[in-house]
Amino acid sequence: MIETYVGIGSNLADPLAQVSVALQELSVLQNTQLVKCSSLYASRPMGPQDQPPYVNSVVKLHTKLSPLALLDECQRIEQHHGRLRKDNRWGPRTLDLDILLYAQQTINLAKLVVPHYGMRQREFVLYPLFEISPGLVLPCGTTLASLLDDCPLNGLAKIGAAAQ
Ligand code: ROI
Repeated sequence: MIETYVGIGSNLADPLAQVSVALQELSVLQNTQLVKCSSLYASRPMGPQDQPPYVNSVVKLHTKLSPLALLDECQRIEQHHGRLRKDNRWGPRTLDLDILLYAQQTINLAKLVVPHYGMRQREFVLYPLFEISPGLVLPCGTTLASLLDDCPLNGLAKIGAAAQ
């Protein structure tokens, strides 16, 4: 089994419900176990500010799926939530599932870059990740703890535990 982390975000159509349903869907993925789930967090939008606040969470999975098979499953779940791929890049979204880390692999494909390109600066990724895996080290050797030292909370707030 491979250890992998997926970030979850939503700011449209009842974000709390979107994230809760996505957690449920991730927990029943084939050849995969949901090992840990962070609290749910409210975060300020990164990108244009004229969009609603986000709900974010991070999960740890154990999986036998390849990175691209896991990506397919994540995109299938996103589409199921009405995600339109033509959404503008920094605009609001019903559901975003990002593969953050996949074991200690570095992946540079046109459709998948791991570690996720933005995770080093994003408080709504780093703090939930730290909550579930404080000892994490990125493939480049950088510790998660050192990334947090340079990452202000920017209003990030826990809004509750994920439903089990
Ligand atoms: N901002 C926040 N706070 N949370 C997200 O999940 C998120 N996702 C995005 C962009 C548009 C970058 N902003 C975000 O894709």
